[in-house]
Amino acid sequence: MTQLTTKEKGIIDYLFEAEKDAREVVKVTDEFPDLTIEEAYEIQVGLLARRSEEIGTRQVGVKLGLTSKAKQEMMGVNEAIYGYLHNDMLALEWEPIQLSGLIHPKVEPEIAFLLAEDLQGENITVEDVLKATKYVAPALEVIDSRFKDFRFTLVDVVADNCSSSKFIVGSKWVSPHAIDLANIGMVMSKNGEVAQTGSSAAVLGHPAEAIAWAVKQLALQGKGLKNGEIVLSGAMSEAIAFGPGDSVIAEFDGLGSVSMYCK
Ligand code: OOG
Ligand code: MG
Repeated sequence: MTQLTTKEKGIIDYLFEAEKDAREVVKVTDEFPDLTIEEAYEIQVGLLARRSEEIGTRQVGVKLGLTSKAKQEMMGVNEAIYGYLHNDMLALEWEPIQLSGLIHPKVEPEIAFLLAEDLQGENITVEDVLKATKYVAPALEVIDSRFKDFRFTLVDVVADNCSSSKFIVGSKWVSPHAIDLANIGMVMSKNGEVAQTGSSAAVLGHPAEAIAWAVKQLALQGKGLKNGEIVLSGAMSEAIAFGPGDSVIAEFDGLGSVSMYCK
């Protein structure tokens, strides 16, 4: 890892404490308007290292963000981003999500990829991604930006590990070759009422395309995806807020469903 500057270390402390205390904070670029995207990714890596050291967590996968137009427009940005998933972020369908410990969570529907091979390189294609993928599954991601009112710039959200908080993966795993991944319809309902609809085509045209994009970005850092990792390919619709007593289910054509309940 590159040597962190004092400024970067200060931002890592700031974001780590905000997550630990479930407290929203003023966005980083308010104080450091010149922070670059490169610095933001360095801060992200440092923040995850800090989580590992202090709470003993480890990386179990990668998540993509802002891969759909709906999400880019919602957040006012026009680029995709990536962050990391740690083992303590994995939540289970049958265990309620506890609101305490979260700031202002939202939930969004995604397709999860489980890799059975390492994937690294600057020329990775959709075919390479599909070949390395053992299964895909329906997923819900709970995002919880540490920033006030869930408002941020691209640089802020990257530093904040792309708002990562929790993720839930459905129990039905399907071979990526058994379905048309480019066109999976999705309906997400809250408390029995439809809240969002979408299609996997919204995710950079094909969710595996989003993963190929991430692999190329990681390759620029000499990194890649690993056999056994879970990759969330990015939200297929806007995220929705939830609170105590709410239940959310996302149903995907050919993939089954995944649900969560908040306590
Ligand atoms: C950033 C994270 C975006 C996705 O799937 O698009 C993301 C945010 O919206 O707070 O996870
Ligand atoms: Mg997401």
